[in-house]
Amino acid sequence: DPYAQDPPRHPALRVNSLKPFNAEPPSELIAENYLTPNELFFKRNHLPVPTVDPTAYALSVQGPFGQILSLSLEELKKNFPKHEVTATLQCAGNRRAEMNAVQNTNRLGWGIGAISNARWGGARLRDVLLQAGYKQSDGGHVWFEGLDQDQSGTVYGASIPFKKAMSPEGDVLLAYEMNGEELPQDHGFPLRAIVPGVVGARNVKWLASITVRPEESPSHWQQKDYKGFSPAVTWETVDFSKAPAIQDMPVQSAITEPWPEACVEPGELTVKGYAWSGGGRKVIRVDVSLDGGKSWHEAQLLPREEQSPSRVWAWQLWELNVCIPEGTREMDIVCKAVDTSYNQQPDTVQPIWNILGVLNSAWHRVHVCVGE
Ligand code: MTE
Ligand code: MO
Repeated sequence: DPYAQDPPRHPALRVNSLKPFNAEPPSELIAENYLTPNELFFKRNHLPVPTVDPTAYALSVQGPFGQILSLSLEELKKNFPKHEVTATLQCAGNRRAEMNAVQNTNRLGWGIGAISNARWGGARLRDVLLQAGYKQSDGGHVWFEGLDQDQSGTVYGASIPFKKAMSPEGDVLLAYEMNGEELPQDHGFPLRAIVPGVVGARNVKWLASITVRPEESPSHWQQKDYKGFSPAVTWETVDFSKAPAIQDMPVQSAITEPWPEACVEPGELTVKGYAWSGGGRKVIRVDVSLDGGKSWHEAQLLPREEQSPSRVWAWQLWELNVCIPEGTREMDIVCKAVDTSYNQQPDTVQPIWNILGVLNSAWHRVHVCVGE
């Protein structure tokens, strides 16, 4: 069993697949902490989790003339200043269950929990690339390869634009710490890429090597997955070369409380949730409706860490305290967020449904009944 070495996991996680292990925190726990505890952080693995001996570990960075810069974990920690950043990771498949309800994609049915937030610590990728001999003016794409592989030897890989990697404002890390602890095995021990504002898939775990090339990574997950298509595109007609790989993500929000089909008491109601946008765009507002979108309330954005404009990598938790109008028997609670570019979420899933079931950013809807 190639999965025999997988680490133990927290029993509260909602498991979507055991081998490989894919799981999300239960809805009611998602927004309970600004920083998601490591054991509750969603876990998205395509392959068995590798076991890495940290003393034998070395990251291989290929320089501009082909020479290899090999860095041990100790060297990464000692030779480069430690940089910390709070960043939310979201899988492109977050909320796929709602897409599957429109038309089944036969892919992992994630609820609203394929998103979590942590404080990451590590070396800046920029500093490592400079050390390897690259210049700010260079271009292309930075390829990451993981140590996890399938039985045929295919390893997980992905790439990001060189520009994002080198930007002093991009905050891209080679992270060895998560919420002040050593990076857990499920999250890429001993080293992973953290690419703030960018889809989870590019945040490669168990980093083995970094290379820079004119073109994007040839990896399956860069070329044949994690792309968005028109609802008109089918598996028969899809042309993967036609769509760009997802990097930045659209504005997103979801209701974590109350739960779907709960029965809430009449009177005062508290609605809770999260909101986030890609590319460092700040969430400026969250609107909540109790009647399916006919009338709206503005949610309270909970106090959070200050992040500089255009580098707002962490999510925004929110809350609404509201009086349920008398005589209400049931409610369609809806939330939608607005980011600093005034991007908004589409009201339904159908027009953004796609064969891969990615990028579901439709208004999140929770139907509840009101009663004793
Ligand atoms: N890196 C490797 N090496 N292998 C993987 O399977 N999954 C990616 C990314 N990095 C993956 C990986 C995907 S699709 C996501 S959403 C994030 O890791 C999930 O990170 P997490 O498990 O720390 O939440
Ligand atoms: Mo993902």
